[in-house]
Amino acid sequence: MPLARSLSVTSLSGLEEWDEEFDLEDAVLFEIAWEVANKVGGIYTVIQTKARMTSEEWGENYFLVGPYVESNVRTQVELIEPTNPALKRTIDKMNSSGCKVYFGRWLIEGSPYVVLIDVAFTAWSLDRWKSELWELCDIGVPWFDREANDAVLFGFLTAWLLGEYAAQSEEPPHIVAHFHEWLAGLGLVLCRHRKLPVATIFTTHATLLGRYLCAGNVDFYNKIEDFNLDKEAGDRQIYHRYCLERSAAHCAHVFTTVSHITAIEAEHLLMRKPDIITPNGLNVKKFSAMHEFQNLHAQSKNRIQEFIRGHFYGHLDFNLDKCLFLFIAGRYEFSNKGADIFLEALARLNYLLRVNHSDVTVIAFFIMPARTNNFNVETLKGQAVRKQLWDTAQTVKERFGKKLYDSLLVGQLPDISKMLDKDDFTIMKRAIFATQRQCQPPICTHNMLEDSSDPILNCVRRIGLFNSSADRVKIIFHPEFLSSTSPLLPMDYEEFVRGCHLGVFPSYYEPWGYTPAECTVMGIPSISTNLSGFGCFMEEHIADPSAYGIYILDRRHRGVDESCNQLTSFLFQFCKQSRRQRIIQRNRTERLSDLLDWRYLGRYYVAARHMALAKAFPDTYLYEPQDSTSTSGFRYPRPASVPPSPALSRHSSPRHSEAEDNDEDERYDEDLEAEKDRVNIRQPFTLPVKNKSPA
Ligand code: G6P
Ligand code: 1S3
Repeated sequence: MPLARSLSVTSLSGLEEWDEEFDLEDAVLFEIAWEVANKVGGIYTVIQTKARMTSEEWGENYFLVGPYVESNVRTQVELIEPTNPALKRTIDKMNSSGCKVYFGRWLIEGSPYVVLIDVAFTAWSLDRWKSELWELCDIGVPWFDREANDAVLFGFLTAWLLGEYAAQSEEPPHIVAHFHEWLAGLGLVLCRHRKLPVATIFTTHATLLGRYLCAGNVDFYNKIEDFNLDKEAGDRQIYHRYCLERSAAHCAHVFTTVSHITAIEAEHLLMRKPDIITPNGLNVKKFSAMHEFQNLHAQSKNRIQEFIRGHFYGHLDFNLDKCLFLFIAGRYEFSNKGADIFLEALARLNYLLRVNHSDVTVIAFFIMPARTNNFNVETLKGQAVRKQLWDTAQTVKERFGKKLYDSLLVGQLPDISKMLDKDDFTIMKRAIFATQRQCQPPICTHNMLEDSSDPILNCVRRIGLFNSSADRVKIIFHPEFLSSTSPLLPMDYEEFVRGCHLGVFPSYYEPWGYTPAECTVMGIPSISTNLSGFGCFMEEHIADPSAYGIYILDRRHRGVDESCNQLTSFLFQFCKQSRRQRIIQRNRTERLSDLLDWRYLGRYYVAARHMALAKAFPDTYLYEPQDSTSTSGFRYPRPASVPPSPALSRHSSPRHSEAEDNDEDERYDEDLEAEKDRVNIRQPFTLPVKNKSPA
């Protein structure tokens, strides 16, 4: 019996509402990825944030399939009995045939069902399956490549699961199976080879060869048409992985990537043009008070300032109120993620700030995990010294307060000269002596295991930014992801981002790039590039991205030195903004968050599934392509109200109070409302699949 499921998305300011009802018959959706309930990188974020929306659409017929990792299951998954009878029979059958398959609810928003497969438990089948793979498509997987071995096991097991599900279903089912990345791709190839009743989708979040080539010294985007693909893959010993990836892309009914830039890459390196782009979204949190995100910025910034007070003890010769916090964060791929040109641009910025006698100090955080031996002593000592100064101030304050109280009790104004006695001065002097320091504040917060060969540290040594007093740009390298339980900087990533002024992500290789997207939804401006999926997406949808705090660096048509100059110029311009201009810019940035919400971007996944259903089951489903499922169509216009450029500002005075800031915020909101009414960016979007009426 057909199940009608409806998807209703409303109140996306400026973007069209989406309220459609459609009939998916008895279709079930399996979404298969190595990162289901298993955090490795960005794919986890895609799946985890999208789950709520997909669960709303598919309800009981949505199953995520991933690997069973005990430590993850213990903390994230509630194991339960399968609710779907066909799936229960499938899992029972597999478990009685030597597999270990678990079923549960993933405890995230949307609480989707998960099927978790213990690949290690079936390792005894590896050799047999590898020879089957060789017989089938001449792909030989070497014994030493553990990840590829896991991909073989996971692939055969997921194909088994889907085949068994089809066999256990009472009516011939309509299965949609969405596979993510090469690690899950073999399951798709086997589904097609076994002619299972499955509509298949393959999404690649990066290409293997693209990532490897970019990490080397190769002019990747200008040479993309000329690579000898087999040779390049062979030279890097990833030929078998590349074959798995390429065969999944070719076998899929529908092939998708996360951005146009990766689509170009896929077309040349995987030799298939994606059928549709499925950009990555986020779950956008809206506060009832419009300015809540600005308040959160101020609160988190105070906490970062506290850390800075400790880190720079004895060298606090700059005005913390005029300090800007910049950061780069992510997987430690020095040049792919653009840490190289960020450092170079910081050196140039330092020069510009110094020669222009700027009173601004820039503190640039590098949050990229590397191998360490825990925090270093000097960094921990900094926080201890700060704490001691705080405690001393509290002690003296209490003693002062007591004397003041005693004096008032007897009806006298205190004699100010007697309010602090010798003891008070002694403890204060002792505390001040403790802040003496022979060395500069450390660059790195941890003891690095590969200190002498670490690329960030070596670059810092070369450019000579050692946190000295004369430098206007200071650097802090935190080679570990942030945590709210850290003794050093007890903040989680979200709190930290909110407290910063600018995220800097000048990546050379970035299929999408969640980091600038996360900044945007928190109202924090960011720098990305026209080689990142995010940067291209924003460039396409916003008439003047930098006015909204989205700076897009040209790394595509310029040489490294030129891009570095452009980055320096972005940074320098940012440093010249007044507080009021930064507040206005943050308001604008935050306004873009609807554009990155799954409630808006989820439609591309919906379209991909419908396209696949129509291809795999042409008698039941019909796909009608719509213009609106290309990722183009609308543009945010240049904001009509105050531009962020200092030169064009209505109020050029940098001196103002916080009350004025907040007044400005309110006035700006009025501007925003007026602007939203004026620019009603709507575009009709109808879901592209219709059920064919029975003949
Ligand atoms: C938020 C707060 C303001 C504060 C401002 C600081 O907007 O609501 O009260 O003055 O942040 O901005 P800044 O860019 O200097 O960190
Ligand atoms: C990939 O993760 P990465 O950081 O290795 O997938 C992410 C999710 O699609 C994407 O945001 C990122 O750009 C890719 O590189």
